Amino acid sequence: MSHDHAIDLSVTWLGQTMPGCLYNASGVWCREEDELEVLLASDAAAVISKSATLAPRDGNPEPRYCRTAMGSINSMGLPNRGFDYYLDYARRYRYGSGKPLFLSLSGLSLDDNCAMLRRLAEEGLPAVPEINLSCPNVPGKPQLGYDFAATAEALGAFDAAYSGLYGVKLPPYFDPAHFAAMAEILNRHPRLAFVTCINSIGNGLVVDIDSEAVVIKPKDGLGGLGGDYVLPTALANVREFYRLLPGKDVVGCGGVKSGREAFMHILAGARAVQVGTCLYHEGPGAFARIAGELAALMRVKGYRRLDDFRGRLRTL
Ligand code: RRO
Repeated sequence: MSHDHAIDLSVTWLGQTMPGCLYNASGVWCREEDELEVLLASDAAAVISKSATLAPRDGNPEPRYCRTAMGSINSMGLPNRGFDYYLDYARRYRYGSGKPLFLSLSGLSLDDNCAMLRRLAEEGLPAVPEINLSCPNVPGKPQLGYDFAATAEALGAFDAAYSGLYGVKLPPYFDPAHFAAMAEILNRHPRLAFVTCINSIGNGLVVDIDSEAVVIKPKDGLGGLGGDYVLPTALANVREFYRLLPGKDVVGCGGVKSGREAFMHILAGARAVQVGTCLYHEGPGAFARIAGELAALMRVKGYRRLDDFRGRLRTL
């Protein structure tokens, strides 16, 4: 995958080796089958679909995404084609490409999440669920990952509904007590193989001085932040869960726009790295560019593979 000779960006996890370490963050370039196919044909090392609900959804009123100087704010509201659409895509996916397919699931209730997991289990497909515990944008639905008791109950139900390996997409946490409490819950579930850190920082507010107005329509302008705003928070979450979840993988997501941020995420402990805001703005060509930059940085530092530096962040 890397064009830098003798630099190996491949990642072995979930019982397979994928050709690189970068793929899309769920929600970006992955709602429609033609978008998923363009991702598969790009230098992305895996593909994840838009968070699915049982029934299709149009999402929140527009404008619901805004690019800013420092990243993005969104309140999409879970627009998606519905679980059956992504399940049907998973039936036809080219697993032989060596690029894993992840299905993001974001049911509006625990029963809905379990129903989707049972359907996936019945089909026996190699697609791996990433269950979204952190959508910040459905009015009246708090982020599950901020309710520890509800998360504990949900994981127990996921274990009963699904017999394979799965992962969860977590919201950002901001306090060591919360990292510890969530890790203790996650560690009770051996088939929870990975956590993806982080979803957008929920319910930020971007203000436009010229118009003296908010920049997105839903929720009076509140929305999830991505891009430069979130990089340090994402790295803190990757680092802390890497330390607190031995035997599980952490997927880094947040603020990756060049090889430098990808390197930071891996140094903090990330097994693989997702790209959201940058992919939205640049398109799937971002994967080849970022992979090339990461490989060049590794060459300068004398690293040949990701295992040479993963998790080896130094403290002072
Ligand atoms: O669709 C969205 O509004 C959305 C979701 Br489900 C999510 O998990 N994270 C986000 O920033 N937006």
